[in-house]
Amino acid sequence: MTVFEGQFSGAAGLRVAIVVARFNDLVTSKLLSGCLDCLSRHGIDTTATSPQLDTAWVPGSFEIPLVAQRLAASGRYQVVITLGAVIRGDTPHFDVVVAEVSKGVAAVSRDTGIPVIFGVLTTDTMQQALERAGIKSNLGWSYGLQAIEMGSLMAALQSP
Ligand code: INI
Repeated sequence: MTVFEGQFSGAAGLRVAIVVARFNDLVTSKLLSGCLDCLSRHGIDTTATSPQLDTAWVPGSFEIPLVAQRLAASGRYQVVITLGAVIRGDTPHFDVVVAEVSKGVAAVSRDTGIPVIFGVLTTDTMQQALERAGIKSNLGWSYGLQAIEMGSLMAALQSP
């Protein structure tokens, strides 16, 4: 019996793309900081001149799937991380954006065979979003870890 699982060591060579939404930038910039901290502490070069990490900013979470698709299909990355924050507030727009980004990200991952991490917070209030982006914990860090795990797992599945 073979048990496949991702490892967290040996991530130093992983090629990563991050798509991050500017909408609710107060939250998403903190998610990005947490994510980069995680990747850096696992040996990935996150400096401005890094040859293994690229970041693409999109206007809002609705635009994430299109850009994630382009990056995932490029063949340059082993994993793509998406970061966004959709906050319900008083608007029904919330449901539209959440449905599109969640279905879109899942479709990109399946269509390209590249793991795409769903790092889009969906909350009722800005306070809840900020709590998940650093006030209590920073889920950006977890999304970085999940990217490393999935990148490693997919590599293991290709060459068992
Ligand atoms: N985009 C978000 O990332 N979060 C939101 O909470 C949000 N709300 O609530 O409207 C949001 N809207 C913008 C949307 O993602 C697109 O950028 C816009 O509709 C243009 O296509």
